[in-house]
Amino acid sequence: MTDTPLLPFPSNFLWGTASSAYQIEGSPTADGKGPSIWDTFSHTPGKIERQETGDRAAEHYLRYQDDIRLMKEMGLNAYRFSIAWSRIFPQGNGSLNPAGLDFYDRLIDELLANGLAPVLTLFHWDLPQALQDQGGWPNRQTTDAFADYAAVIARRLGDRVAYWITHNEPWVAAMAGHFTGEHAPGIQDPFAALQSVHHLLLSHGKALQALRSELPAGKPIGITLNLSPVHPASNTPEDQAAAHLFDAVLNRSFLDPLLYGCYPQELLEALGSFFPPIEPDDLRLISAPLDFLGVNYYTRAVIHHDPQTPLIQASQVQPIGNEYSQMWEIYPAGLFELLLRLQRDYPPLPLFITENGVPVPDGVDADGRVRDERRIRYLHQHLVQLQRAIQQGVPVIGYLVWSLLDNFEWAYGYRMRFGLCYVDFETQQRILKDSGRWFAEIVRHNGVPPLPGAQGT
Ligand code: GCO
Repeated sequence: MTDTPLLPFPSNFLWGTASSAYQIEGSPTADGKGPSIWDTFSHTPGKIERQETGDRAAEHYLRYQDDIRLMKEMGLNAYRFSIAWSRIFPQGNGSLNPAGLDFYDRLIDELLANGLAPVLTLFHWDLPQALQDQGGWPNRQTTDAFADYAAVIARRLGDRVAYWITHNEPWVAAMAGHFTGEHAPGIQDPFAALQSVHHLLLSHGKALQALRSELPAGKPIGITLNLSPVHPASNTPEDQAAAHLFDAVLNRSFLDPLLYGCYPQELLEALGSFFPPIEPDDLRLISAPLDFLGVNYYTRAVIHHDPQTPLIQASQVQPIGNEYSQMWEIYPAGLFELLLRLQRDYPPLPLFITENGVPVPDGVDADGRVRDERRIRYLHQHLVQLQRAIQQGVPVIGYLVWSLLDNFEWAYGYRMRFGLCYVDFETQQRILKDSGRWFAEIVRHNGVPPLPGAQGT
């Protein structure tokens, strides 16, 4: 790769990619699967760019063996995927669909046979539509359905899954799903949003309890949050206060109840009136000990005081001068800052980077190659920051790129390509991008080259 000495990663470091069921699987009615809120939402006119849906997606349900072979060829040792709850319980609860479980059983066996540690996410946003019809996350009963589902998965797959993740980015599920309405189920109601926040957390607590009683002792269980450093747009007291509140809403709303057993005071002052009743045992369940915290990092948030923004009078600005991807500001130093903050402000806990990646408008060149230089640069810059944080003593156990394949990027449809592997959505042909080859080299060396021009690193 280079003659310069590499910046080393810990031995036994987990290197892999992450995905989610609705974004890659397709086969929405195969083998008895019931509809999820994403099936409904993506088929609702006007919700997704170009009316795209996950009906085919990357056909991973049919091609999972090819996809696992790709990961093996890259030399990866871990793979994060999510289970489509409505494959297991087409009605959300009640009668179990064994054929749905069989798919994940085969997937996990195939991963293990190819040297990949299965990292299983129970919920990556595709709630069974039948549960939505009974009120979805704003309904407290959904928390019990989730715990029952978790127990079933643990009983069947528990012996072979290496890492368990209850929820993926519950903040996004609550807010994009119930406040802005950009995601399924497309609700725009602050009560529904804050009810979802509390019930997603509570469902995590109940599922954690169910997993602890069903799984063999010592199986690591965590939750994955989307976290970003929050910076004020200026030094004015108004912008600083707005950034402080935004941090409570974005980051501490989940970190504090999970790791300290209480909601941030600032959050309760600003949005407490929208919360559902919090029952005496709730926060005890929510804050039961975790084995690791999953961190998804993409960007930072720069916030200014904005009287127009309902409820919190704080909104995001796009700082000038930095580079942007198709979706966000590119801010690698934020990963270092975030990891050190987690170590400083919260009880010690292994951290697992469960997503990091960038959308690039990739295309296939005449010679059949995908030259995604921009993605290589992004991953390189972030891995250097990650390595710095590890050097400073932050206990990070692994790093997963979002994503293995180009896939269905929610409301953006297929326009955003995040894969290390290009997917031609017509033919379903996969082509390993230059970034995929580059990442395979990083994994092979368990180290990353210093950034060009960097001194003394
Ligand atoms: C998320 C989800 C993924 C996204 C990815 C890129 O983090 O939003 O976990 O499903 O596709 O993050 O936006």
